[in-house]
Amino acid sequence: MASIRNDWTQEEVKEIYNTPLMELIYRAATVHREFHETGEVQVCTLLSIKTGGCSEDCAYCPQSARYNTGVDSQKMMPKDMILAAAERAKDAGSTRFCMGAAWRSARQNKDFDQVLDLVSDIADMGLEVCATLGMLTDDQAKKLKEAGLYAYNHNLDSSEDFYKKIITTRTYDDRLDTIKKVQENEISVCSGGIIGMGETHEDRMGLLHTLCTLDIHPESVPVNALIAVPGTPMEDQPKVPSWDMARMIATARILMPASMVRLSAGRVRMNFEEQALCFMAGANSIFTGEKLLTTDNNELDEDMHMFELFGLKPREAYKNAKEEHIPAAVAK
Ligand code: SAM
Ligand code: DTB
Ligand code: SF4
Repeated sequence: MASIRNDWTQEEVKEIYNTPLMELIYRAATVHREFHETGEVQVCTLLSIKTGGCSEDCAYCPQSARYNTGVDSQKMMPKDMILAAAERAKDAGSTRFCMGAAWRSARQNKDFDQVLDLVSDIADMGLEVCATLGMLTDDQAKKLKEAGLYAYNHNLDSSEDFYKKIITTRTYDDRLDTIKKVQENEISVCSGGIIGMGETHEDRMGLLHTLCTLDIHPESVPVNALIAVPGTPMEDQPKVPSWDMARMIATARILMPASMVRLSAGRVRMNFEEQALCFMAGANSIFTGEKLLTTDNNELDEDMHMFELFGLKPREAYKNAKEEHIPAAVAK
């Protein structure tokens, strides 16, 4: 039985990542079956509750105010619209609802109070509530926990070295600091990254090494393929091969056996065969719904058809919180 380790060396990560792909997928599938029920996939839905106009310069992001991407700065979405979207997501079979805001750091004003209200209303619907609001103070993390937030998404995106090349307005340590505050307040962490931004294989390994040596592994690890949005500095990046997604997912699965590994952005450009490879490699979570934050996602009908074809079934809400092999601090 594989064990949950936080002391992986860079050499070990490299050895796993460089395993021939078919062997790597076999090894990851074996670990996957030890820690998770086969064929069970977590279904999550995103909603951008505050879109665009962000002060940060993340080179991949259509919501940065610095690039002309056609995504305009909007005010926070009204509460009733957000609650209606959460209801729709639940009716469509989602068990996790994630609210995203294009903020450098969570606000200290009525918008944040509204997020707290929303968190508690949506948790009352029986959905796992996640939010991604940028950097947090300890006090904000505490308030989110009290309101019933289950998870907080804060991606490390890439290796520390490559991070400096894609974002200049904050540091890797800022990211790690927010992750720490979230974990200290016993909110589960969702943290992963993006491939296809021009990074090297070493950068991808570096990201995975940082994630798997955190004191507590992220409860979920989103693996995104860059969506090259026209107007961003990354508009001309080529499509990520599905082999690379599968390799990243399989390595994450082996390094963080109990975590949910999410086949995230980029799924819209994958056919069923490519997605099947990623599920074989240990992915057990996806985003459904017509949009991610600002870009198009897969059609719901298609996703349902895929679940049927592959014999996949949706994972129940709060299952991670109940499972014994999850460290107590994450399970709360
Ligand atoms: N502003 C907050 C933050 O940066 O944490 C929350 C929202 S931000 C859009 C959430 C995540 O979306 C980013 O960390 C990044 O990993 C992902 N993302 C943004 N644009 C993307 C793109 N074009 N392709 C793939 N992932 C993207
Ligand atoms: C994550 O890792 N990917 C999601 C979610 N966490 C917040 C966001 C993907 C965004 C893709 C570009 C867009 O739709 O704006
Ligand atoms: Fe802003 Fe987040 Fe986009 Fe960066 S990734 S520009 S912080 S919304």
